[in-house]
Amino acid sequence: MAKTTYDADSISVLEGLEAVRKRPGMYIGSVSRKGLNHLIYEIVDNSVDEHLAGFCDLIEVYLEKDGSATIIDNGRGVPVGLHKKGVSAERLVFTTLHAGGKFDDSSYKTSGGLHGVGSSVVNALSAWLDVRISREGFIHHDRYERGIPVIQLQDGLLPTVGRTRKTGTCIQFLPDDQIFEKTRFKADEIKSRLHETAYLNPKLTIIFEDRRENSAEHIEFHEEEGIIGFVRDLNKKKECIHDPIYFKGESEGITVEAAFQYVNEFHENVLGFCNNIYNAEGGTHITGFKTMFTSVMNNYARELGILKEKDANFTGADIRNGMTAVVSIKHPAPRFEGQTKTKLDNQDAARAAGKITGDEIVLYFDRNVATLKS
Ligand code: 0RA
Repeated sequence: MAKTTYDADSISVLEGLEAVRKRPGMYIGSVSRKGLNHLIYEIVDNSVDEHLAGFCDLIEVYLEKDGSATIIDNGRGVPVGLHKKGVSAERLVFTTLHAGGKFDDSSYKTSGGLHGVGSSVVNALSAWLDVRISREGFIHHDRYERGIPVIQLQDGLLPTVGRTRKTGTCIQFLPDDQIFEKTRFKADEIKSRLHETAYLNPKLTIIFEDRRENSAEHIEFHEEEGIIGFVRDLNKKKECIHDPIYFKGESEGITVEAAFQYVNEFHENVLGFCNNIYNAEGGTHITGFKTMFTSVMNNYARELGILKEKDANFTGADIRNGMTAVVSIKHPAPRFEGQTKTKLDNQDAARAAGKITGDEIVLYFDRNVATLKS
């Protein structure tokens, strides 16, 4: 490999990470505590992607005494082999702001992270970051300080620090106090986010341990019931009118699942997720679900004589009075609109959510008219 290309590449890598350090808000939202916790979610989301690809069923998150965080998964492990440019593929994952999906591998289509730039962003914003990859019989080690590699590669490859039969990735990092206003992770917010991730991925187990205090807190999140359990939990202190109703289907390559339950209250709580990411401002999947739900319910209301010929239709808000719902879709190419990028924008998501909701609700209510009448 010509030395000049190496220099050119390393300069552009440094420029990329420097851009992240100059404008961290552009990549993680803010440098307040919210942005700080985001560093953990970025790494966890990569492990969740590995779960979605079918190779990982355990993720461990540790808040360490020294202020760092460790995230371990039992996936395939970040690739360590030589990449085109003559360096370990791992270096590219952690130092380049690759824009597409991870290596544009189609199995990563449902990645919900920051467009696949997560690991390098966390690296750029950490005082140090250690990576241990179990793969092909060995534990491979790499380390960075403020995004810059501090370990010498051997013919482009990482040194090994032991043997193993397992596979997986272990990433430990210390948020940089030159970047963040506050560097102490907030456990409550992290726990609720991890719990949410467990509801959205029923086959996944997530372990959380706060090792910072002398009495370490250890929690295991595993939610066999998935989003049904999520809705149950959201309503746990409320007077529920029926058991949660659940449906799932696929249309236009988009998987749509939803769970809903009515409680004796006068407001609605409809949460939207796309590729495991919460969409605070909702978006097309929520609109598709709501519009179809309203239309189906009005049809039943007429059929059952609840609405007479002269009566106007119920409004969507009327129908969702007291509804708690979780709508979760998996989309191969999500797009988001708005300032905070938390509103799903894909029109095909509205169509798919509408179609699945229509088909499945009709199937359900044709079988369960009693629930409907209540
Ligand atoms: C790129 C390609 C492959 C796996 C990963 C990245 C990967 C990244 C992370 C980050 C945290 N945990 C991870 N696990 C895997 C596919 C590798 C292959 O084809 O074997």
